[in-house]
Amino acid sequence: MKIGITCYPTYGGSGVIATELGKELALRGHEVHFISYALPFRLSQYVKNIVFHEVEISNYPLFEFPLYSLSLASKMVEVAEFEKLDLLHVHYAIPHATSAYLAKEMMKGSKDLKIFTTLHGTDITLVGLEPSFLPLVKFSIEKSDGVTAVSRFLKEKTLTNYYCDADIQVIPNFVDTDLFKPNNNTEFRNILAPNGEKILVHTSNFRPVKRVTDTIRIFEKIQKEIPSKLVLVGDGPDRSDCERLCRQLDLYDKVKFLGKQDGLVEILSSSDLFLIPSQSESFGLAALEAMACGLPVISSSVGGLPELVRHNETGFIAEIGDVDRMAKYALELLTNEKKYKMFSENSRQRAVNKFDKSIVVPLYETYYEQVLKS
Ligand code: GMT
Repeated sequence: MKIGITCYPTYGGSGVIATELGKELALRGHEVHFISYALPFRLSQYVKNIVFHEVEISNYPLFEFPLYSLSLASKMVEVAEFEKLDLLHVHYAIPHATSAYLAKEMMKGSKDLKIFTTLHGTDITLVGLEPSFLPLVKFSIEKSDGVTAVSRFLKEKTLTNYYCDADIQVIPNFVDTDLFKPNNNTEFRNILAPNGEKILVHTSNFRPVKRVTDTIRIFEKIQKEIPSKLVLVGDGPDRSDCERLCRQLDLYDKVKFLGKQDGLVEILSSSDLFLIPSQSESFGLAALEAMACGLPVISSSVGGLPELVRHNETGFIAEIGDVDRMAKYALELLTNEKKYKMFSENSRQRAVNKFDKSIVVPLYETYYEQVLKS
């Protein structure tokens, strides 16, 4: 198939999934065309069967705001016509699904370009609900030829919050478990925890929904009981508040802010436990990547997290904001070697058996074929 993919190219789960999907589809012999305003960050190396098309945005003085959605729609038409695309798969509904609908309409008469929209999270649970977006999101979803959501939770939310008349397929996030796997590289561990401390890790874009300050408060309780370090990977609006909190709690020596990192596998596989106490999380790709590296996960009970984290098997789940309970669960694992080992193996097995790319990517292929035939 000839497949166009549009996503946010910067750091973020929807861009990661879109890019990894494109890479895997290309490996499977499909021709993949990425259409976005910048090269997706996990696509920095040349990959056979993949072409990147940059959307240029006019900054004509009359336009106070950049008209990205319109430039994107025009580029989608240009690429679809010239490259003879069979379908366009857009990730994150706003504004990609709307641009794709425009492109489809513009091509009517010459080709029935099939549009697939994958709903990822805040496009449905937060931003999409704003009155200025809600009718447009509902319209664009209903006009897509195929719609997928990354969890059962997100599918239900879409159907109930938008009264959507759409047949939504649930296709979960996935991970390359040959890449994200446990390893015995002690270099990172020796630098970060030279005295054998336990390493807790959290990766996110430091937005309020991630509740990174809860992660720090959980860690504050843990480090009182056992020698430990906290590694925070990523960057975003809440980072300064988090740094301030660490200073206030006198934790600055024990918490390492690494900022945005490409070497995620090494960091995860050198750590012991993953914390994700989010306010809202439609799937939790960061937690899945940690599980693939053999890390048990302590999470909040929101959104799609309970579909990923098995309570008392691959980690523990607690109510949003219940930092006492999350710290208690973390200590229960970090102080019981036998239990920890079992949870760590369970995490890895769940990632391999349920969420490996070899299991999930064919679900997209089958769905494409099904819709293209109909
Ligand atoms: O929805 C967002 O906040 C952005 C999006 C992203 O691009 O990072 O994240 C969502 O998509 C990921 C990939 O499907 C999911 O794993 C995340 O759980 C989800 N984030 C939220 O729901 C907050």
